[in-house]
Amino acid sequence: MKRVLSGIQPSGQLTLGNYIGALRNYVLLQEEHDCFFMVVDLHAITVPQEPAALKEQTESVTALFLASGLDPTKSNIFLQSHVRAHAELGWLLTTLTYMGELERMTQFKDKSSGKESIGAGLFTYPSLMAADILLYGTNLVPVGDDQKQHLELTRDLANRFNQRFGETFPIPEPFIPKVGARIMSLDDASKKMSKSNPNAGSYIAMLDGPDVIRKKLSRSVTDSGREVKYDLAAKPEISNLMSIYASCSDLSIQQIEARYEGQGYGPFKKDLAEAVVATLEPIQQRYRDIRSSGELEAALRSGAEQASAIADKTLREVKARMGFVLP
Ligand code: ATP
Ligand code: LTN
Repeated sequence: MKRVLSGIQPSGQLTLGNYIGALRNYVLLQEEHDCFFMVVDLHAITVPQEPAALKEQTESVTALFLASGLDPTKSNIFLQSHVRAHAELGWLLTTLTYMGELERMTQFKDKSSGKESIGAGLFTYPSLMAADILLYGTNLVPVGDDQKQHLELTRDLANRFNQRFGETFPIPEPFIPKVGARIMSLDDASKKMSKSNPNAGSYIAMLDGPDVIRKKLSRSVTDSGREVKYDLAAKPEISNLMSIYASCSDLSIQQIEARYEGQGYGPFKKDLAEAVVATLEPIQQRYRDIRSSGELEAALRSGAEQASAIADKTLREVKARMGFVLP
């Protein structure tokens, strides 16, 4: 049994990209592995967050974890800030991370470009992510395509630590889904669909109602042609919508091409919307039930207890190896 760990930031409303690229795979993985899934609230504050919104989003994301099928009796589900070892190991690893390594990170470049005041935490973000992963002796990290580079750095830091201070961390592997690893924005197929995009029309939120989903998809940008054909270079927008359709139905890309041959984009977009609605509606129903019960608090309490026991043990070993006087 492998140890699996991943995290999602409560930096906005979860999107269909988060569901297809991340959450849905967590649910499958929990059947076969020893899983840790957390809401990474310490990472979310690397860009400014309104306190009331952060609290609401943290609760909402956690409830969506459960509503999507993550089961606290099968997986450890917790908030990053509930396990203090994350911040502490994050600092220790920051001191082992080179400036040049952080300067190369494309997520930092994307999130800081054009901004005037950039918090130092946005820069050191990957060292904290490495701490998240290494605290639990993680073997597999399910993430979307955009996180590959952060995981590479985590592997380098684990190797560096092991070489300097003795064998401590297993080297984690990324686990990237074949379909849906990169769902693109509805208004610009060169950018990934992202919950912190200020234009709500650019993403489908997991909690968007049926009419909103229909409207957003009918307005989604497409090229001026009319052929429903998968061609990432020539037709990135339609190809993205086809990936979403394939992920929300049991149709393959080839079957979708065959079904809409000669019909233009209209009927395709209509059916796509219904497939997305049918995927999200049952999750939304469970979400409402969870938010109105006390389920969330109980799950988080026991998740934090179990996670802390493992994380504290690793942190103690790390500190002893680095030469800290242990209390
Ligand atoms: P933000 O815009 O605030 O950076 P995000 O929407 O990119 O957030 P994260 O919390 O950074 O979401 O990511 C959570 C998980 O969802 C990660 O594993 C990430 O790779 C995956 N993910 C995010 N967006 C997409 C997407 N558009 N397609 C596929 N996977 C995605
Ligand atoms: N950086 C990730 C979120 C994240 C994460 C992690 C993912 C923080 N810690 C540990 C996997 C494992 C993101 O922006 N999606």
